[in-house]
Amino acid sequence: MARNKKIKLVIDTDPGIDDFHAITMALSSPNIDVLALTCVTGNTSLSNGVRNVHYLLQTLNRTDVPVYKGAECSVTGKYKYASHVHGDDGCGNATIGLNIELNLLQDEPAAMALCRLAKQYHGELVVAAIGPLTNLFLAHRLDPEFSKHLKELYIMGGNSVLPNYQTLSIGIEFNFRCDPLAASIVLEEFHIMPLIISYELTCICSLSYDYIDSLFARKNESKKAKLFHSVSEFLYDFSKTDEQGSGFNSCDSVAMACVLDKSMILETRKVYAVVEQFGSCAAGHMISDWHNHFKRQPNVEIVENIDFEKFKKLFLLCVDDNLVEN
Ligand SMILES: [Ca+2]
Repeated sequence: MARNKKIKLVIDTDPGIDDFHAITMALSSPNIDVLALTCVTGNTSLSNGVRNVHYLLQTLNRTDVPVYKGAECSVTGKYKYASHVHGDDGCGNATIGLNIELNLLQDEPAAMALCRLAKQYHGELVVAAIGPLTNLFLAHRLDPEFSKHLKELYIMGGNSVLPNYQTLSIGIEFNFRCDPLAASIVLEEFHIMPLIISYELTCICSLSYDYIDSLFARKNESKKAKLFHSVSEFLYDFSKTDEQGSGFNSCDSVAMACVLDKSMILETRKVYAVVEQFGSCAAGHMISDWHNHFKRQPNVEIVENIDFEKFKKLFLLCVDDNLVEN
């Protein structure tokens, strides 16, 4: 593969287990320049999330990457953690009791850092949003030009119906449910059409337990493989007991694989989509207007199919130090 200029990437993350996978993949990819990790509340508390990314960056000797602290609750002041999926620390309980120095944490709030970096790398910056969209919403409110500066925006979030797979929409995806208002505004007001990696797509891209077993078996090979095992085991055990489960679903790594190698995206569809902002049942639900009921221009591009074999290969970056050649 011809090596183009490195992708300038900011990862906006609610550091849970699949965020760990996605961030590790990005850090391991030589065509990516990870400029910053901006943390948001979601899978776990903001303070846990900040600890978790420090643990990751320090273990992988990537202390060159700055960390920014963002919103500690949704725009409307709510929060909802997923400790049953990600452990009490958001990191598969791998960091409990560890003394982690927060030496990469910057003073600048995440939303301000997003605005600054977007302007600084105008037309170049790619943002991978793999948590609730609160920080992106705040960046947009701080600077209405924020999204105009971005080259691309990948969002792991939202629900969709994928006709090719005959799947039904599951309903409300976690990131959008955590901050429905932020998700709604990002889709409605941003000046860039985001690529949406929906929950349903990630379900289809679930990895088999045999495949994960083969990665766990390599835990004594390297620090990185050991880290993958210690952090991921909790999600593995959770997935196995989940009767609705489709296998080992690392949602954020599906989104990150699209960032790392766009050629693995096989099909997309542009559509106008809205997110239900409030309500006791459907807040966070993404409604895709496939039949043009609202008579609006498309505002999202939904990824409907990816090259699963390529994804599996890129996922190996969670344990391998070497680049997976394409
Ligand atoms: Ca996430």
